[in-house]
Amino acid sequence: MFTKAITRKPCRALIDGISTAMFGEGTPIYEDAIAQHAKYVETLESLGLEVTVLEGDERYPDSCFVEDPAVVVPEFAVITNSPRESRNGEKYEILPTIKEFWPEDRIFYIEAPGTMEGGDVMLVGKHFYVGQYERTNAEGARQFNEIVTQFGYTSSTVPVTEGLHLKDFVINLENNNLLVSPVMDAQPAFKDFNRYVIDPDELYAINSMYINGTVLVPQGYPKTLKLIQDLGYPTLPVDTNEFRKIDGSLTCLSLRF
Ligand code: CIR
Repeated sequence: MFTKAITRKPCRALIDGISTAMFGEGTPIYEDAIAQHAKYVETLESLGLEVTVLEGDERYPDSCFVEDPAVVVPEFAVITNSPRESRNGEKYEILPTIKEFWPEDRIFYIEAPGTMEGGDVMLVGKHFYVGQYERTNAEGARQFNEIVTQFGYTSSTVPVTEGLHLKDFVINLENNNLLVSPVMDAQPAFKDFNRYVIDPDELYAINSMYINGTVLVPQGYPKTLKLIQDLGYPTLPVDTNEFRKIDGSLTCLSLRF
C-alpha cells in the first residue's frame, strides 16, 4: 500500500532533456508539461497519497524524472548513480528529501564504477528485477543486490535490449500480472507471470502505473486501456504527452512508498 510520493516539477530546461524520440518526437512545451505534472500530482492525491512536490531544478533538464536518482521501499532507500553526466547530479538534489523520510543508516549509495537508474528497477513482492543496459551496469546491480539482501529482499538482472529502461518494456500490475513488450514476453525471468503483450504501436503504454488497486494509464492508448480494464482494474488516464517527447513516462515522474 503506497501512502506517499515524491515528485519534482519540470523545469524550463526540460526542452534539453535527453531524448531518443523512441516514443514520440518534438520538443516539450514547458507550460503544458507543468499542467500535465499538476494533473499527475492531483491523480496521485485522489488515490490517497500524500505527495511532496519539489520545485523544478533548471540545472538538470531531466530532473522531473525523480524515479531515476533513487530506489525506495519503506525499509530503505538507495541513491543511484546515473552514468549520464547531465543527470548524475540529480542524486545530490534528491538526497535532502530522502533524508526527510529515511534515517541516514537506511540510506545506501551506488558507487562508481557502479551505475544505476531507478527506471531499471522493478519490484515484485520482495524481489527486484534490475534491467541491465546503458544506465545500469553489472557492478551497479551487484552493489544493489548487496544492499537489498540485508533487508530480506532479493534481486536478479534482466537484459534490456530495446531502448532505455527496464520499466519501459515490462511493468508489474500486481496479482502476478505483467504488461510486457514482445521481447520481454520471451524473457525466461518472467515465464511464471501472466504476461500481457502490448502491441508494438502501443509500447509506450506498458509503463502504466499500479497504485493501490488502480492503474494509471498514459492517455491515448485505447487497446492497452481496454486490456487493463478487462483484467478488472479500475483505470485513470493521465496525459504525459510532453514527457513522452523526451522518453519520460508515468513511473518516472514519482517515487512511491
Ligand atoms: C532520460 O533519458 O534520462 C530522460 N529523458 C527520461 C527518463 C525516463 N525515466 C524513466 O523511465 N524512469
